[in-house]
Amino acid sequence: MERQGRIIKSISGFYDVIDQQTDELVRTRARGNFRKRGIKPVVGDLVNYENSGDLGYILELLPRRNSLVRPPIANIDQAIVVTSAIEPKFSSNLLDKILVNIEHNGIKPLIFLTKTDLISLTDYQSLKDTLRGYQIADYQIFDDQDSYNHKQLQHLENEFTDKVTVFTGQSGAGKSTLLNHINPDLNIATAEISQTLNRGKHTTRQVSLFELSGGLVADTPGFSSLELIDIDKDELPTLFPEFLKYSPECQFRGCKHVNEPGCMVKEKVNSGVIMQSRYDNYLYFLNEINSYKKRY
Ligand SMILES: Nc1nc2c(ncn2[C@@H]2O[C@H](COP(=O)(O)OP(=O)(O)OP(=O)(O)O)[C@@H](O)[C@H]2O)c(=O)[nH]1
Ligand SMILES: [Mg+2]
Ligand SMILES: [Zn+2]
Repeated sequence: MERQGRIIKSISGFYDVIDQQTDELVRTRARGNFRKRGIKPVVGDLVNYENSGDLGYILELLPRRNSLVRPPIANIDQAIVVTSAIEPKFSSNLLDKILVNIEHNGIKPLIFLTKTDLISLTDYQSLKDTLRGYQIADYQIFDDQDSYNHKQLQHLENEFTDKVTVFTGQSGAGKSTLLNHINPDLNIATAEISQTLNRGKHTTRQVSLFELSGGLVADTPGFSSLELIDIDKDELPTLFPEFLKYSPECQFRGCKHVNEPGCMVKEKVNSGVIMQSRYDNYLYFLNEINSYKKRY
């Protein structure tokens, strides 16, 4: 009988599928014709499968809403961008780059601040002010001084229900630590992957989805830098939600908010409604995209 499910784990040619109807976990293999067509099922894929005894067979992959390459995972609703105050030090440039990449994939970002216990109160206050600036982009911010306090974690967990969530961010920011705080039973190894990454080993660590608070959640390996892959200069301004909000009021249709007169985005930057740092990073990324073009 043909059934529908979602791949939550992939191990050496086997795919563990959660049945959409019964919530049962079924081990499957992909039919040979996938490989022939060059399609590889990934974690997060919705599939039609048949369950014949011990082992099921994936018959068909349903169209993907979105997908990430590193790590390979599909159909993601939201990303928790774990951002540390220090070690590694907060960088608005890197944060904005992560956000732009997430927006490019049609995924909703949420920002979670960690390691505030390692900075002074003054530094915390100013970081908090910076992060509050992202509310104009309608990003939800988790910025309590005690990152892992029960109330804030509860608040975060409430967002998981009926969604597929990935934890992403710089290596060492505290993604796995945060997940362990949410559910100590997960017992995810912390503070070791970054070192392996640096040596260039195990960069394709297995990603799997696990059930948490009524949704599916994945930890992912961190990174130390990021490229703006597949984003062109016309798409870039649309990946800043607060720019998108004001661009209909720009004098020119298709305004890129650079040198055009009557630009409402620039006006909102000047009046402090849009953060200067977001705008500066936008110009920086535009430059970067132009320099990729020259390189290739
Ligand atoms: N003081 C302090 N240390 C933290 C906090 N969050 C995480 N750490 C520590 O930071 C180190 C890195 O944390 P991980 O959870 O392994 O970081 P990660 O983001 O999963 O890193 P990768 O898996 O390499 O991407 C660990 O030693 C954690 O104990 C925090 O809020 N405060
Ligand atoms: Mg980790
Ligand atoms: Zn404009």
